[in-house]
Amino acid sequence: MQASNFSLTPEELEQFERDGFLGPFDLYDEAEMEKHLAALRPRLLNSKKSIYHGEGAASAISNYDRHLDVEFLAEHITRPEIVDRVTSVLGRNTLCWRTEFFPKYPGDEGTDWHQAEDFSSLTDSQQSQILWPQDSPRRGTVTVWTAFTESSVETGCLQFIPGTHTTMNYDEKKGMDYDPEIVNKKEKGGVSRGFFGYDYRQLQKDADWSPDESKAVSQVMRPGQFVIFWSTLMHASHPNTTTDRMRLGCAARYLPTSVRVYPGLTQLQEFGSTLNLERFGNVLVSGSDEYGHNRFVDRTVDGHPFRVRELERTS
Ligand SMILES: O=C(O)CCC(=O)C(=O)O
Ligand SMILES: [Fe+2]
Repeated sequence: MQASNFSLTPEELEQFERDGFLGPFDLYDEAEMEKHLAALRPRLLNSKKSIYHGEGAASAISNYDRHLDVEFLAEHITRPEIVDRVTSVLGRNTLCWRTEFFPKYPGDEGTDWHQAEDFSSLTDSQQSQILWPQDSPRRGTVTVWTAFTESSVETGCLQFIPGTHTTMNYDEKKGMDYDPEIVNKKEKGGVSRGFFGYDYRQLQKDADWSPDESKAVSQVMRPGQFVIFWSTLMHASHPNTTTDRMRLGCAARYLPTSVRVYPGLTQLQEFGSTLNLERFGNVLVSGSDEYGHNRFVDRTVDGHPFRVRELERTS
C-alpha cells in the first residue's frame, strides 16, 4: 500500500523560499477540531503531568511543550500532513523542539510585529535558545501554526509581510523589559498591539524604522487549518475585536537535528516565569539523529510513543 505523501511540490517549495510562508493547509475538519479542542481544554488546564509542573507551568504564558504530556498534541506534531511539508524544507532528519499556545480573548491586543532568529530576546541573559551550525546560511525555526478556533481578521488572525524572512530588523541581544501591566494598553501605528508583556520595538536595530504594514497579508483560517512560516519572517496578529469569540493558535516549532536546542541552558526565564529544562527533550519526527548533541524523548510522560516519519523516498 502506498502511504500518503504530503511533501511540498517544487512550486510550493519555491514559493516558501521566496515568501517565507505557505498555506493554509487542511489538517482536521471543523467538527473534528471542535471535538479535539473540547477534550483538550481540561487537559491543558491540568498541568500536573506537564514537564514544567510546579515551576510556574500553569501560569506560564503559552503553556509550553504540552505535546510531552498530552497525547492529542503528541499525535498532532507528528501528523504526516505537517511533517512531510516541514521535512521538504528542513530535510529528512527533523525534530520538534517546542509547542506553545497563543490565545487571544475578546478585546485582546494584537501581537507586535516581530522576527525571531535564535529566540534569545526573551531569556533573561540573552542566551540563544537555538544554534544553527556556523556554516549554515539558515537561521530561525520553521513554525507550524494551527488554528484550533476560527482565525479571522476580527478574532485576531496572523499577519505576514511576504519575503521579509532573510533580513532581521531586530537585534535579539538587546533584550526587552517584561511588564505585564502594559498588556492591552499600547497602540502602535493606531493598532492595539503588544508582545505578551514585552514591547518588541525595544529590539529594533533602527529606532526610527517601522514595518511597512501596507504589504501585510492576513492569514484567515478555519478551525483545523495550519500555515507554515519561518520565525524570521515579519509576523504579527490583529487584535481580537469580537466580544465573544476567542482565538486559539497552537504553534509547533521544527528544526533539523544539526541545530543545537537550548545550548548550555538549564532553565528558561521568560514572561516572568522560570521553567526548569531538566525533563525537556526534543521529539524526533522524521529520520534519525546523526549528531548526538541534542536530548530526545521517544514517548510522552504517559508512555505514548511518538510516531517517527519514514517516507520511502525516490531521491
Ligand atoms: O499567534 C500569535 O499572535 C503570534 C504567534 C507567533 O508569534 C509565533 O507563532 O511565532
Ligand atoms: Fe512569533
